[in-house]
Amino acid sequence: MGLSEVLFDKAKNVMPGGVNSPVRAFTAVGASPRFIISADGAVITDADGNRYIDYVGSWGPMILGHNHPLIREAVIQAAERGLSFGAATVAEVTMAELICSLFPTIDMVRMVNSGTEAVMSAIRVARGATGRDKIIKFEGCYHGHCDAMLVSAGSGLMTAGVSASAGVTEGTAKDTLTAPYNDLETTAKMLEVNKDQIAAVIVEPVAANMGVVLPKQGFLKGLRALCDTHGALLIFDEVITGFRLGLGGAQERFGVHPDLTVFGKIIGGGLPVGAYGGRRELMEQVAPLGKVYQAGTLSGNPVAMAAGIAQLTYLKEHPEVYAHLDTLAEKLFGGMRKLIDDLKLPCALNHIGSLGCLFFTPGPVDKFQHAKQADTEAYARYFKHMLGRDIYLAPAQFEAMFISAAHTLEHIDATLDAVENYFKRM
Ligand code: KE4
Repeated sequence: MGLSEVLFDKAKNVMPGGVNSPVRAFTAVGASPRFIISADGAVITDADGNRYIDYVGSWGPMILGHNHPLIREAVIQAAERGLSFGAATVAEVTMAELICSLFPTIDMVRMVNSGTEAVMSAIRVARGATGRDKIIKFEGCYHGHCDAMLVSAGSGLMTAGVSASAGVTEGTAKDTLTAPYNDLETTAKMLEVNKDQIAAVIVEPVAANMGVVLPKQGFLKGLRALCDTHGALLIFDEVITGFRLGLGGAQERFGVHPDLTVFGKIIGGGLPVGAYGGRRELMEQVAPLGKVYQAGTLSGNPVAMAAGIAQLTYLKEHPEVYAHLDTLAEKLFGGMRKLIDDLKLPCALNHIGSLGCLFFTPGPVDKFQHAKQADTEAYARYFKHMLGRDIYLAPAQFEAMFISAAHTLEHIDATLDAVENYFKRM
């Protein structure tokens, strides 16, 4: 029994499922989670001293790799000045100005402590600003665990959602409608049937929580037009895509301008940070200026700001990082796709930039109905094979692979070698 398994037994005594976030329990792959004790660059090390090439990257934040010296130094220097003041600080202004300088759709931004908190707050702003109650989200998209987002499609697709988690009341669920991703026609009908009741449409501009599913040509532009027609706000959940797909996120890459944007992950540089922002007239609705209340003890925490500012500043000053990520991604995902084609495997591979997903189902996978056909047992076998070859993937089919700037061509070659070895035995 390795140290990770001993630790997991202890953890299960004092934490639900032995983890602080469900996916980490490795339940979806039927394995025992590795307890990670350190990380550097593209490599993580577990309690038994095993080293893995890491494609989780803390679920997205570690775009520059783990333990980046500039980020580490910034955190140490900030910590030496004190950890938290609960007061206005220079770092928060620097962070806000940095985000506003990179997102033309954002005049003002509010820092919070997680993507969930940012989504929850953005939805509240949308309801406060429009005076409307209902929200449209998309099947297969995940926006964190606030009650309004733990809702799945009701029986009548056009009507009230149903709670997707114990503890979420039907009263809450009734105000969230769920449309199929990439389905403009159904979304339009939903807006018609609920005329003047929809406060906002929230979408992952690239879905990365049903595996990776790209927006079809015209889908995002269509949502923009539908929201304009119906007076609903368009919220882009860029918790994953923000600063991942480029310095301007998905909204820059696809040329579609949301009313509100939600951030997380990369903007914290590995520390707990979320943010939401938009044009001035919307953000001025937020307390203490406006009537939409939102607050947080550790919002804009100076140490977390130091990590986020260091990472974002590096990305802003070295935009060539994105071209490098694209080169690594093309080698990895292009190599995987070639193997699938050559070996005629029942798999699909979706990717955009340094974000990708191997589905164990034949493609195309462009909506949740396709994604959920995936053979999760097959994914579990693949996951365990790769882990045995010291490649650390997301412990669930419906997640994403994240490449960092710290990955090398040697890492990619070792990964492709392990993939090929598995594919040839399928
Ligand atoms: P957090 O509250 O976990 O910081 O962010 C929630 C969130 C919001 N929006 C999107 C698009 C997200 O992907 C997430 C969180 N992503 C998951 C990974 N699929 C975090 C991993 C986990 O839950 O442990």
